[in-house]
Amino acid sequence: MSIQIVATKPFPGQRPGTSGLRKKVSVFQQPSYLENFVQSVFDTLGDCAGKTLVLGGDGRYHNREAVQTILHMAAAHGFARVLVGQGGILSTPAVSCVIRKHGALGGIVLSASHNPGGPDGDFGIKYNIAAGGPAPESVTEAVFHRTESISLYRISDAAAIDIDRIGTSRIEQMDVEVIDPVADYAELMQRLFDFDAIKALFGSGFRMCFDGMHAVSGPYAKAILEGMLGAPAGTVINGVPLEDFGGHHPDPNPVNASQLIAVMAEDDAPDFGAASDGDGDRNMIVARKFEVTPSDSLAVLAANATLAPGYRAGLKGIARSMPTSRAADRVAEALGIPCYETPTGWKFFGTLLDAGKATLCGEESYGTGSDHIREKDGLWAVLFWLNLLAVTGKSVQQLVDEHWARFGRNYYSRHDYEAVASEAANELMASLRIKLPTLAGQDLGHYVVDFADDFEYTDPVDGSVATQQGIRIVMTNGSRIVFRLSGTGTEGATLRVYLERYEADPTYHHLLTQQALAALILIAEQVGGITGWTGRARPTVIT
Ligand code: VG1
Ligand code: CO
Repeated sequence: MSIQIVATKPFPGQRPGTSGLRKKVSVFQQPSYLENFVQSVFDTLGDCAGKTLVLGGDGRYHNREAVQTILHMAAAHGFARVLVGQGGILSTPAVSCVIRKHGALGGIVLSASHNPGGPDGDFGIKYNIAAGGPAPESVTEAVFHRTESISLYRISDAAAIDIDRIGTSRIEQMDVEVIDPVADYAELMQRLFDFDAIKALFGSGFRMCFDGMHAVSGPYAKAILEGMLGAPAGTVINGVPLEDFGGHHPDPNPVNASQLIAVMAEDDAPDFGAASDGDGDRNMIVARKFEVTPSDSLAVLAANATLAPGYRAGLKGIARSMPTSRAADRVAEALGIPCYETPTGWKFFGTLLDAGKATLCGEESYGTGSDHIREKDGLWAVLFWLNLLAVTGKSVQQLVDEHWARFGRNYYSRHDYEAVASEAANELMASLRIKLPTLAGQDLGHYVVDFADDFEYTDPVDGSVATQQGIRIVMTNGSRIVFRLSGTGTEGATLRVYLERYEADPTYHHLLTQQALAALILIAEQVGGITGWTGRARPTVIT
């Protein structure tokens, strides 16, 4: 057993996007591709002697190989200890939880999250810092620059480690502790929510369907919902993580979680439905024949937060990504707390959470979380809803209707144009940027533009600046259209068009979303020239 120094050459394009480095599995399977990136992370971290690293992934194809590679590289880099989830499994929120609980230097998450898996699917890697959250851009940029000049990596040639048996073994001088992926996380959830009330709810015959989408949250949901909370067996469907997610797209939205949507549309549907994504950090909340938008979910949780034990003291602030609807802003205003608007991606919430400026955070992309960890957290959001349902005795629909009646409704939808030619997408954005100065004051029929800009963010804690974070066209009545290019895709470009309209009058709170947004959708087409640039008459996915 010895440490090998292996010569290597840079690969182009190892720049992390919205959430880590994501590429096709075949790209990651190239010799040295993963090694180069991991060595660049370690080089950026500097001396790791005596430190602990957390390691796990969502179990997708290539997860096990990557775990072995990283363990052997960590041993060659002087780490004292790696905590690795049994079978190489740890959800993204669990990694964050374990890093914080065990005082680790950081963690590596192997996941392409909501992107499909399998040999022809995607793979990904992300580094999380000691606070438990995604590395900020200063770190990811330093890693990227390192990948451009890398010439060697270090790796132990020790035999593969058994990662399926809980317990400790060694590579070189480093301890490898294989841990139960669920235990630390479940213990944290128990401290935040009223498990007795939720148990009583299930005991009273309340029925739920949780769709694990054959991704990582299945084991967590089974252990907590069916195990600790006494939900009937079968509450969790698609609960076994599969390397290819059963051929499905592990993105919890009404389009991809079609099985759950069908269950919730039946006449004897369960009382409550939920789904999570590949790496367990997203959540979709579903009522009977009704899906709660993620933006509304954040607002409802914020408005009722003090009903959950972990949030009884109240919220310090709310943070949402810029394209997320402004429903949460109205709650923050009513509570007399600040509401922060950040660029897309959880990494921008970290400083606000660390500084105690925000307690709850959310994104329109089915992401919700709080200061309990530094990642968004799918099952946490589900448990939060269960806690609210248990202590209010109300249904999801009732809670949302009452919320709209009190605060007004922010009609909201996202239109995605996936896998369009990168050049065309870039030109669409560039041509919009040119138009920006001329838009303010324009009457676009039904709507007059208040202002239009390219969203720029200065972090109120560390002063770092992020530019070109999405083009927003904001109307005089507060309605908005936002154009953004995805930073998580692996094929061409994905154009995201976000649409929002505020409606105060309860008489108009039950329109069909796409109809309520029809005038804005038309304006987005007129101003953005979407069909012209993309060649697409309609979006690939509407959520
Ligand atoms: C998408 C979402 C963003 C989310 C990111 C990671 O990014 O829009 O809100 O934070 O995915 O989510 P983009 O750049 O494709 O729009 V996940 O569940 O991959 O960790
Ligand atoms: Co995810």
